[in-house]
Amino acid sequence: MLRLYDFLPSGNGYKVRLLLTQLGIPFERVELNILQGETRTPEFLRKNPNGRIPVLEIEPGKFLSESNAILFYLSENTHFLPSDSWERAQVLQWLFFEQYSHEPYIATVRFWITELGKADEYREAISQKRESGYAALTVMEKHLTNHQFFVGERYTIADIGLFAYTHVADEGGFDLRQFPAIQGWLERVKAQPHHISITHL
Ligand SMILES: N[C@@H](CCC(=O)N[C@@H](CS)C(=O)NCC(=O)O)C(=O)O
Repeated sequence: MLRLYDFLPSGNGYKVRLLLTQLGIPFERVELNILQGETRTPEFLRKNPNGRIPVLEIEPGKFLSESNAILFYLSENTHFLPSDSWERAQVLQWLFFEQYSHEPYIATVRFWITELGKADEYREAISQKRESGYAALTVMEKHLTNHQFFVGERYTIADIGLFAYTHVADEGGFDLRQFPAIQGWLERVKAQPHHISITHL
């Protein structure tokens, strides 16, 4: 059985949990407490030298890290990843956007506030990160104003990748009320078959 090294509050972990569930693939979850350095032990660093979850153990001793790479691997030959090369490239475009322009701001602010409890101490850094986070949300809003989903007008791993931290952006103090197209898209993603919440075990 596939084994997922994970941390429940993590949006990056949630992307993988959500796709595995929607694909109907059973998996074993190993919870690691990242706040206690459990991804930085010599044992875990042998699984992912980068010391981070999620890590998918595909077969004993064969490990894949990076949430969006895991999404790509699992969705091959399924309707979550288009077969057309232009659409596949667009899926990658949005997944790279998520990792470079979205997650480092939206996920980090949420983590600092909800997991580290540093809202006051990190006030200035948070306000800088929020600005970049809002810029990413504005890009998404523009796209979603004329599109139902990110690629090909249907639900793909691009939506899963972007949903993970967007739907909890409010926990990092982002006000999504000013983004009606994003709000509509969040509802469409939640309405997909076998959707689970981020806290679902
Ligand atoms: N780019 C990576 C980011 C993974 C990541 O940042 N993981 C965090 C939890 S969301 C982690 O394991 N942090 C523990 C640490 O850095 O020690 C991905 O998409 O999987």
